[in-house]
Amino acid sequence: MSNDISCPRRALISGITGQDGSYLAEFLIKQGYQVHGIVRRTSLFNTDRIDHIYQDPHENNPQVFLHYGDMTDGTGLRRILHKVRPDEIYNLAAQSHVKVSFDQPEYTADTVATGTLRLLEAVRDYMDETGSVVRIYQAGSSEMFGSSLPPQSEVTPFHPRSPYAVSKVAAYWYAVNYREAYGMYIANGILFNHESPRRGETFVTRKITRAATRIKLGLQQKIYLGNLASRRDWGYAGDFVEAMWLMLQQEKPDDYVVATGEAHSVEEFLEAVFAILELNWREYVEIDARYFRPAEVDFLLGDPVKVRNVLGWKPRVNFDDLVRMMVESDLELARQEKTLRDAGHRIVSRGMAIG
Ligand code: NDP
Ligand code: GDR
Repeated sequence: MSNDISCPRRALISGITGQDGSYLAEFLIKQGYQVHGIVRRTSLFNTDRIDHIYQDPHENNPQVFLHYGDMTDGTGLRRILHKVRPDEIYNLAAQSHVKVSFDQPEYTADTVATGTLRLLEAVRDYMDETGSVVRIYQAGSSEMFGSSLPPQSEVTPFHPRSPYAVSKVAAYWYAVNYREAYGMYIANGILFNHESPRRGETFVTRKITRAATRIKLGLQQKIYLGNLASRRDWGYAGDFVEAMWLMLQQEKPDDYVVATGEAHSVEEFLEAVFAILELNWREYVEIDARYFRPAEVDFLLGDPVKVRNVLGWKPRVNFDDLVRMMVESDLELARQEKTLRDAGHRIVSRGMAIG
């Protein structure tokens, strides 16, 4: 940790352009951190979620700095570490879509599992070379529990059901191994599903709120979904990133399940969304087998006792609030689309076919 109190603590976030990265960056800025993010090179801008907190580096006293990097490029990660000299690292970067991981298993393993290993190796060498101490948060997932029966806690055995989940289990054990072998401060968060208006549009909650609000305004007729019976413990991303930070403020590193302790089926989520919009979901939903997974995770329900008792963390936003927040935000987006359409612009619904 930085000893000089005039010097802000520096956090490095991999995956800063993702849902969680954007909320975490906002939270850390409020805590007084200087935030550095790793951004991968894409042909189109991928910084939509953080544009509101990013300042031009030529301006006075910027709090957010971005660095090109990729979890598949260990040399680049090493270079970023020496440049940023972080006190804390939040490893959020991942090919995070479970269904996509069946189509791209090698790439998923490379970013999620080997990418984590690259980062840990880089940090180990960096600490040896500089004598600095760096704390690391590793983004684990409830998907690691897979088919283990609910409720799942820190002592529930892992039984991953997708290349994504297998890769997250590998990353989890790399983290434990580096903690035990080298005494590094690494905390594994085992986070259950968390959503928000910034959720990627091919995850089921956002896919539903986007489609339902577009249907309400006449911009879309149907929504095609897969398994409606699976149950998830859905919380709000803005709450969950605070638990990540708390994990790095403890005397000793440890692993924590972060969850609300309440589960709902995809069908219940649909019901709740369409009810707010005063529509009957059964008239608009069709089942398309392309959205079924080769192996499904049926029932995830977290046991949040440890995170509550040790970190004092509990969620502020409940299921109904979360659904309403996402519907209201997507209704506004749909209104903007409708305005453009009514003005003669061509509206395209992007990527809905592949989630
Ligand atoms: P997102 O998919 O929204 O964000 C993933 C981030 O990783 C994006 O910034 C993405 O960049 C970046 N990324 C992807 N591949 C690479 C790569 N090869 N090199 C560098 N960066 C890369 O995920 P979330 O924010 O929802 O999740 C954050 C982390 O937490 C992930 O590791 C996820 O697996 C894990 N997790 C998420 C849960 C959830 O419910 N949201 C629950 C449990 C775990 P780009 O923007 O360019 O795509
Ligand atoms: P999940 O999230 O796989 O839990 O992983 P997702 O929203 O993709 O799926 C949740 C459940 O909904 C079912 N489902 C559909 N899913 C999608 N994406 N699209 C559909 O059309 C559809 N129809 C039904 C799925 O089969 C599944 O059972 C998320 C990701 O954020 C991971 O990175 C994270 O680790 C876990 O949450 C915790």
